[in-house]
Amino acid sequence: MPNNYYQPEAETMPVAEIKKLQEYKLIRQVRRTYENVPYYRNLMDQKGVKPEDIRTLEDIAKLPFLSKDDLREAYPYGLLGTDLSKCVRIQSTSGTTGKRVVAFYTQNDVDMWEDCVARAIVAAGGTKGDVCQIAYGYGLFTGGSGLHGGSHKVGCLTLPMSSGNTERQIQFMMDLNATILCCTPSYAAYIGESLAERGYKPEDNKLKAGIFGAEPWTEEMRRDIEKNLGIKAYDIYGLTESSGPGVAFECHEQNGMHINEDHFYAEIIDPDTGEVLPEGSKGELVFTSLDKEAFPLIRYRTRDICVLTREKCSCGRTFIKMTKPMGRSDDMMIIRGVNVFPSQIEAVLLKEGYAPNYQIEVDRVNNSDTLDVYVEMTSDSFSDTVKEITKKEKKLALAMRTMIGISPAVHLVPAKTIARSEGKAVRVIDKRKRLGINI
Ligand code: DLL
Repeated sequence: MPNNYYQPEAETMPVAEIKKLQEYKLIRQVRRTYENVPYYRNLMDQKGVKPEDIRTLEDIAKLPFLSKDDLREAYPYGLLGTDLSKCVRIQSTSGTTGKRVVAFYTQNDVDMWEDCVARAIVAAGGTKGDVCQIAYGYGLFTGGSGLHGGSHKVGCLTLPMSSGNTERQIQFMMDLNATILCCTPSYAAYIGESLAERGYKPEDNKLKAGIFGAEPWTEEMRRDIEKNLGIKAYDIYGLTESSGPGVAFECHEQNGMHINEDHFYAEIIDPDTGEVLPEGSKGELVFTSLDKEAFPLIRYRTRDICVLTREKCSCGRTFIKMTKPMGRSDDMMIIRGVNVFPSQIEAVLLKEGYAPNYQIEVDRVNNSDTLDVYVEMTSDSFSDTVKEITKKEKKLALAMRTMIGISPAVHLVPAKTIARSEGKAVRVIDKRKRLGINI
């Protein structure tokens, strides 16, 4: 596989130079933000730190963190780093509770963002000759517009489908010979399932790659999607607060995502103490945007749990890699005192030969937490007797117990009874919230 880059001078920069560049940009960004953003200036003043205290990359540990709560408190303009008249775009998070976070972009910010996405598309083998089907939602969500902008920069023929209307997705995919599919992994799995239902085999489509992200997905799910669509599936990561998709992306090694370090500085911290952890440790990912003008977040706590490693990569990129987020610290369920991530349950299901169609229900009955996992039966289970189904449920429950340490009640349900997602899948229903339990 040839190593193609969209911006080789940045993507293959020697590590020492990356660090020098980051240091220069960090000092500039802290000074700029201190001067232009009273909200952050206040946080720095409260911590007793001034811009001139930041002279090296390590000095970043002196700076205060920003959290989603800060973004809500400062909503809508409190974290603007530039005059509103210089902004050309607003996007927003997909959050359903509380105030949404709105992020602002200058034209430079949009250009930088789209360059980052273009790097991801090229790393997945994308060229001018490709037809890029974008089935992420368009609108306030950054998935659609982010991949759209990147696809234009690469020069692909861009199909701005948005999410949903699966019938039309399939028609356009087949009629217009789409070669790259961009959507959430759960929607990719659904499109694969829908193609098979219509009698298409993986080799019937012209797709070669998929660029999937915006939600956690397991290696098992990747293999499933790759098999069903006949493609290579690449992960892409990002969040609205730091522009959108493209903060990090996978290369052909498919074992972690290169972070666009010329634009973002990443740290891993202990989520409880805030202490910066050494490379290779598992903890919460914290980002500082080094170039963003309109929404310059410094030490933003993402809540995503992952590991950073800098090893020589065969693709030639020198940027540090992050593992797939293993869940968010706020996605983590605490059930009977045990920390459980939906991704652990998904990994068991796929390993046991089930499709990633499941829903987790947590409740509290008689002061004790309950965990129910609803899983769709596979096509060969249809003929099973009740006894056989019960046996399969017990087998799954045991496998889950081994993985997560507690026993769930597993319910095998008929195929197609769990709602499919066209965007980010809703995996967990936590009914304990009705009891006012702060989870
Ligand atoms: O989901 C941006 C995006 C769009 C990324 C399209 C990739 C592709 P938000 O809606 O603000 O932005 O949600 C950000 O989604 O903090 C993670 O918890 C999760 N997330 C994003 N990408 C991945 C991924 C977009 N590849 C939040 N794997 C982040 C796991 C992801 N989780």
